Amino acid sequence: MAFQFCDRMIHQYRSQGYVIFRQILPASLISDLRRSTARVHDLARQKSGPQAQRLQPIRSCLNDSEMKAFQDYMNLPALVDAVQNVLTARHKLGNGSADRAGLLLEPAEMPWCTSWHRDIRESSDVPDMEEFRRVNVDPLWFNQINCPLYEDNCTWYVPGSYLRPFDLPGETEAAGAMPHFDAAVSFEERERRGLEYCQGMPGAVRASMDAGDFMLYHPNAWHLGNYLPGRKRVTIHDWAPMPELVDWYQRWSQVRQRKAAEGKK
Ligand SMILES: O=C(O)CCC(=O)C(=O)O
Ligand SMILES: [Fe+2]
Repeated sequence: MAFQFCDRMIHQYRSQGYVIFRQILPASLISDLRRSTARVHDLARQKSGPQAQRLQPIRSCLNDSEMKAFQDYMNLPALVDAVQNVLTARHKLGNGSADRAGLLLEPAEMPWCTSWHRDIRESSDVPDMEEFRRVNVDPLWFNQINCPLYEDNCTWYVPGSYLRPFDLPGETEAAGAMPHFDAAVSFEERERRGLEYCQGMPGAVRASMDAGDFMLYHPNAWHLGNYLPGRKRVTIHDWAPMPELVDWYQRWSQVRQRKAAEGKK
């Protein structure tokens, strides 16, 4: 069924920290984006090896004709409207230029998963702690996007956890139970351990998505990616910031650069 926006989606995003716009990309745009990303596994693996998780930013890896489909994605009226209905008219998909957009990819050789994490925490050298505590629980501040071009079952998420800056005891324990993926562990054992680690987080849901779905989520909620070779994945990894968020990331990056320089002294 063609995508239709409904107000329930605003409520879901604000209370749970994520919402999925099902089948919002038209089939013709999925075709264009698939064609434009035909080289990306090779490019990512040349750069980062066979287990590469992503190619980012795509702007510096793809040519102008390949980037055209991403312009069409950023300007898709139904998508622009849906994102702005959930956020505000000041939020711009891809910041208007796909400046940070990347692609999440499946590994070539072995299953693996990231740890359960919140992307940015109070311990992440944030520019101003008081400001961070305020904006971190503001549904209109941080956001991230996963938009799969092929069926994608990799992302797991704990609904509502972005509203809780402090972790629950079971969460810390579950996140700390990261499986060992050393060379002696078989493919199937890695696959099983990864799945059990995902399922071990209290309240976790798997964001099962089809080609052309679009997930908008708060990246400081508990989440992870669980990856299987052979399950083709090309998922646009993007954001829809407002100018204040772009400014926040610039300030954060300055703090991190300064700390890194101090660390080298
Ligand atoms: O692969 C995913 O969907 C999530 C990846 C992720 O959370 C990360 O790399 O920080
Ligand atoms: Fe993450």
